[in-house]
Amino acid sequence: MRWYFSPKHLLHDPDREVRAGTPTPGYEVARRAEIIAAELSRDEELHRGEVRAYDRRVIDQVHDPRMVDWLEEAWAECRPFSEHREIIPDVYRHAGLSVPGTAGREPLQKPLARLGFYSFDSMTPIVEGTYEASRSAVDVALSALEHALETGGVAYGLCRPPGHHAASAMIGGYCYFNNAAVTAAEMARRLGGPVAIVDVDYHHGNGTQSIFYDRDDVFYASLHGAPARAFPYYLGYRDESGQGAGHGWNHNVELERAVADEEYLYLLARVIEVVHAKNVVGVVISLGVDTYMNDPISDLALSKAAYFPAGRLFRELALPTVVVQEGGYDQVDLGVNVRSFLRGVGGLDAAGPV
Ligand code: OKP
Ligand code: ZN
Repeated sequence: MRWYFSPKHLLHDPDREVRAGTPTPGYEVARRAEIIAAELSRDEELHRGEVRAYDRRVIDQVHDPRMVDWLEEAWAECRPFSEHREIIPDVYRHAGLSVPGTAGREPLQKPLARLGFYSFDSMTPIVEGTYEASRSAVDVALSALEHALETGGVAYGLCRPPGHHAASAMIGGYCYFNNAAVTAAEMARRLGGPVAIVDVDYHHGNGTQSIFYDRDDVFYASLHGAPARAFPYYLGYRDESGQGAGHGWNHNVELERAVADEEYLYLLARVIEVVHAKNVVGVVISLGVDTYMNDPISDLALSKAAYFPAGRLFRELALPTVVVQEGGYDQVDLGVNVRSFLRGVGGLDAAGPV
């Protein structure tokens, strides 16, 4: 199996995020990706492929081009108003700040108002290199897609920053461009048939859900901490099943706290049966390993032993598969858990060379 990784992720290097009004060091740090890369480099059965640069038009297929334009300029135009390297919004476009027909009004003259227009939380800072790093994460995912389509097999994109909380015109939850959504939309277009995104990150991928909510070319299925207690709180409930042509094309499984290996694997197997019944022709996996028992921001209880069988369950589908990295914040076991999952989905044996 091939994996893809770009050192350009290092350009996104915020020192702080604001939680509960307090600047804190932040969990989504560059070291995460370096840890995963180091672990995968040790595995002789995983081969690193060459990352290509893709045209922005692929991103514009799922993101509002106005947001893409904005993200490119955001840091520079907000910089004069911030005492720190990071820019973090203070006013947000809450749903209550619009009446029908006004939701699209972008305050072009006020950089910080524009920042709040496109953001939904204070944990997603923008630094000088955020745009370039985010573009590189999309390049990483699309390079993996290219390989999966060429071989009909599995490829992994070590994307950073992650993407599944980013919607068409909204950043948040450490996410800027939705790597999985861009990849799935392009995969469906290239294969000429519907594809699935299976999101196994601890958090609900509200952005991915929103992007495809009324579409029947991408089936979105997610298992995640129930939004009544877990970020992003306002989406991810089991009754959100899609609308219009997309009705029945969204599937949320809410997990109680402390769900462990056996129950998780049972529920994942059922999700994969649902995916199978959709007759999709390709799969994108949003892989977060923040389901791990030692994850500092999550409350599930998966052990290290869960990730290999979790990956292997996807082999039932026998479809071109792109795995893209989302979350996972325990810096001790992050790398081994990702590697185990990849060996499972890649059809390698459990142990593997050291
Ligand atoms: C990004 B990804 C918990 C606050 C949560 C944001 C979490 C973003 C997760 N007290 N902060 O889905 O891993
Ligand atoms: Zn997560």
